[in-house]
Amino acid sequence: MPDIAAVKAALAAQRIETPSWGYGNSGTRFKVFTRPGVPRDPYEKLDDAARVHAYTGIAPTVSLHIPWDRVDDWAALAAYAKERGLRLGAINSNTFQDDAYRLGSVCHPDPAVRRKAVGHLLDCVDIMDATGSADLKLWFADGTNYPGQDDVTARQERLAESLAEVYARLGEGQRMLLEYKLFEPAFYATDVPDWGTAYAHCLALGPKARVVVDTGHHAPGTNIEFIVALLLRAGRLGGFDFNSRFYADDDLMAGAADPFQLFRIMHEVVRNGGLEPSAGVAFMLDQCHNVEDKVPAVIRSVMNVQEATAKALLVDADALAAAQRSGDVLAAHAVLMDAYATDVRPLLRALREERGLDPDPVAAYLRSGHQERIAAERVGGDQAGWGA
Ligand code: LRH
Ligand code: MN
Ligand code: MN
Repeated sequence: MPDIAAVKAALAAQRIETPSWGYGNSGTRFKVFTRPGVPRDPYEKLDDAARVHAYTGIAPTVSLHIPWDRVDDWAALAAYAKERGLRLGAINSNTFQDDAYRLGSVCHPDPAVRRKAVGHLLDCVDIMDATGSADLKLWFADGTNYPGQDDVTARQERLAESLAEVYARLGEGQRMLLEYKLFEPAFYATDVPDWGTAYAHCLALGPKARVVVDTGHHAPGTNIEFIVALLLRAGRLGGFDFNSRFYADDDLMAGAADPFQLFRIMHEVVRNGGLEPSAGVAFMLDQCHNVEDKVPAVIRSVMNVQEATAKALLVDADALAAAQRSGDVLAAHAVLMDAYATDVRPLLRALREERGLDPDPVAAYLRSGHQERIAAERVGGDQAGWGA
């Protein structure tokens, strides 16, 4: 049986990064419903992220998205974060919202557009230098909508060349995390559609390049935990963009649509040493909250990842290995399901109390008065960047 003290220690050491854009207003292409109290600038986003960390105890870093997050002085923003017990995490680039990128960014047929896109990525590395962020997270909207629209191989060449230039700019301790996405906004062929394409580019680039698994970026039914196991084995899992999908890239709260999938993913993480800091896996959320209040939704998402992790840590590894070795299919499956069926909430409540936290982070936040305060103080909240 797993040692409960070790399980608790692993849970106390886990870190989950929250996205700045998760605190902003967001919506679909049909409507953005603004919520009262939403941050007006990156500083206020950090104020909200600090609340999430205060109540969960495990969310001390915040991903930024450039240029959705704009400040004159990045070092000052990093200092502001530090004063609140936070650090700035992954820098997410944006090569998908300029008119120039109609036919792509780093894969665009026109070298001038590629130059603009690479220039932005290099600027993002400058920002990392100023903020102390270790990871540059790249997602490309590049692709084609119609067979024959562009040369698929030529686009791969352009991608490889652009990535190599940015990779060469990375400093000591900086990494490049490459996200893949099967679909949207290109629908015939995206230029980095799957883990295999991302992995091939990372291998060609070198050890600082790793793959990011965004849980919303696969075809329905894809066995994401298999991808996770495989990338961990190869030492190339850079991190996760956790979110839930019912149908597409829904970006809803992690663990909402399919908590069992999240458990299966975390089982492979635990089983393959991915929770160890030395594995270098960044556990990030990539979500938008369209109809709910942002801060409690982010708290809930962090807790969902934590619950899935707790269940994964409770898998009886010895019993599982023994059942697998003896070919006992049902016993092996039962070991996994026993852990999944365990109510880990009492364990997590106890862990929080031991660490001086409220056992119920959402209730504690709602009682704190922060939501009412920001609703009164902040007028004209920022949009996350989506769906105007
Ligand atoms: C693209 C994506 C990518 C973006 C983020 C906001 O769908 O997952 O990570 O940068 O959404
Ligand atoms: Mn993502
Ligand atoms: Mn996405």
